[in-house]
Amino acid sequence: MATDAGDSADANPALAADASPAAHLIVVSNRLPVTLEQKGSEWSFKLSSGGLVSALSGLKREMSFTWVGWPGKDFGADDRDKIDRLLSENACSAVYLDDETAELYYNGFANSILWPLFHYHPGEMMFEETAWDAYQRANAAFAEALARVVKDGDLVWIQDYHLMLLPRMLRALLDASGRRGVKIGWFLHTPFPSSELYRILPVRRQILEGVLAADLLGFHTYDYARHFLSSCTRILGLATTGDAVETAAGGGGRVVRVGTFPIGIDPDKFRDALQTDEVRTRLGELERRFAGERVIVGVDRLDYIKGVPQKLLAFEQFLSTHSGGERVVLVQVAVPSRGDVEEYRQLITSVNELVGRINGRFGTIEYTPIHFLHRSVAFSELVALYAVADVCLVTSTRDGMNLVSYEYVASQAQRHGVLVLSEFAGAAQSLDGAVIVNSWNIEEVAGAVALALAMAPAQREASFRTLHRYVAKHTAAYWGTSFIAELTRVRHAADAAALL
Ligand code: ADQ
Repeated sequence: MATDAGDSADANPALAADASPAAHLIVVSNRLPVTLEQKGSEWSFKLSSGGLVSALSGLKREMSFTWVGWPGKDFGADDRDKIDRLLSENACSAVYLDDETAELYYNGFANSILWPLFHYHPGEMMFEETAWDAYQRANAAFAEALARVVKDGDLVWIQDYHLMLLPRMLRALLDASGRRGVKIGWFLHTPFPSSELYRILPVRRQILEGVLAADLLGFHTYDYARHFLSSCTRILGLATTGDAVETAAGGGGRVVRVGTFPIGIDPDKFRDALQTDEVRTRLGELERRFAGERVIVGVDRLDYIKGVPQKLLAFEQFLSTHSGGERVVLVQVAVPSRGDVEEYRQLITSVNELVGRINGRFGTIEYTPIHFLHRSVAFSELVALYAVADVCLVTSTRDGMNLVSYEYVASQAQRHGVLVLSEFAGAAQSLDGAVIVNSWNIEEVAGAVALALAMAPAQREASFRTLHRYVAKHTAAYWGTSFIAELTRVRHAADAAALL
C-alpha cells in the first residue's frame, strides 16, 4: 500500500502546506503492531495494544503508510514466506532479528537502560556492553532492511528510543548507494530527560549522533525538546537555537530541526463505541453494579513509571482521612508488561501486597475498595469502565504523554467526570481543565481525589468542555499529519548546511 502524504491534505490543514504528492511514507517502530499466531499451517494476527500502536492506528485512518518493524520473534525460513505475505497484505514488513539479539537489544538495552534513564530512574539502569552490542546489531538490521525498500524521495519516520542509532546507520547506507532526497524523521514517545541526567549514559555521544542524522526530530513537549538541545550543547559542544541543532561544532555542519508534536488519540473511536449496544449494555451493568458507590478508574501498563504504588497509597490515604463516609471504589486495570525484566516482577509483588493490605484494612463483606484487574481488557470493557467512572486517576512519576487521560475525556460526554493528572505526565502540559497533582505527594493526591469527587456539576462541565475541545482537535491523526507535513517542509539536511 503506497502512501501519498498529499492524500490527507484536504482532511487536515496541517498537510496542506507543500507535501509532495509522490512521497511514499514508511513508518518504522521496534515492534510491528501485531501478534502473530499459528493455527495448523495457517498464520493469523491480532492487533496489539499500547500508546504507540493506538496513536499510529489513529493516523492510519487518515493516511496510508508501510509499517516496518520486528514481528515479535524469529521465525523459521519456512514460515517467513507465509508471514511476509500476510504482513504485506496489511502494509507491514518484517525486520527479523535472531532471538538472542532481540532479547538483549529490547529487554537488555532499550528497556533496561534507555527506558529507566529517560524516566528519571537511573538507579534501575544496568549498563552492559553485550546489551549495547546487541542494540547496535539490531539497529543495523533495521537499516539494512530499510535500505532494501527505501526509494529516492521517500519519507522515513522512525519511532522511539529503540531505534536511536537508526537514522545515522540508514543515512550511511542510503548515501553509499546514491539514494537521493530521502528525508528521515524521528519521534520520541518518552520524555527526554534533563542533560544533567542524560549525561550519565556511557554511550551518550553515540546515541545523540545517531539521531542527529535525521532531518526532523520530534518530542511531545517543549521541555523534552529543550533537554535534548541542551544535551547536544553540553555533550557534543554543538550550536543550537530554540528549534535546531547544527551538527558540526564551529559551523559548516548540517542543520537538524527539532520540534514539539504532542500526540493524541482517535476520539471518534470512543464516541462511536459508546453508541454500540455492546458498550451500552455493559455500561448499564456496571452502573447497576456500582449503584451507591463513586468510581475512580485507573488504566496503566504495569510499569514503574505509571506510579501505581503511589496511586494505591494515595487512595489508602483518601479512604482513611477524606472519604467522608461515601463509598468510593478504585477500579485499577493494570496491563501486564515486560514481565521478563526483574524490576517489573518486583513491582507486581509490591502492587499485589498493597492491594491486599488496603482491601483487608477497609473492605467489608459488602464493600471491596479496590478492584484490581491484572490483565488486558477488551476495548468495549475499557470504554464502559472509562464511561462509568466519576474520576480518572493518573499518577505517573514520569510519562512521555499518557493517552489514558485523553481516552477518559473522550468517553465522558455524559458524566463530565474529573481527570486527576500527574504533573509529570506530558499530558499535564496540554490538558487544561484537569486537576494537576504532584504524584509523589500522597496527601496532595488524596486531597485532589476528594476535591474531584465533590466538584460541583457546573464546574465539572466547564472543565470537561475545555478538555474535550483539546482532545477532539489534537488527535493522533493531527499529530501524525503535522509531523509529516513538517518533515515534508524541512529542507533536506544535506541541503540545509550553515543555516544557523
Ligand atoms: P504507554 O506507556 O503504553 O505509551 P499510554 O500513553 O497511557 O502509555 O497508552 C496506553 C495505551 O494502551 C492506551 O491507548 C490504552 O487504551 C491502551 N491500553 C491500556 N490498557 C489496556 C487494556 N487493558 N486493553 C487494551 N488497551 C489498553 C507510550 C508512552 C506514553 C505515550 C505513548 C504514546 O509511555 O507516555 O503517551 O507511548 O506516545
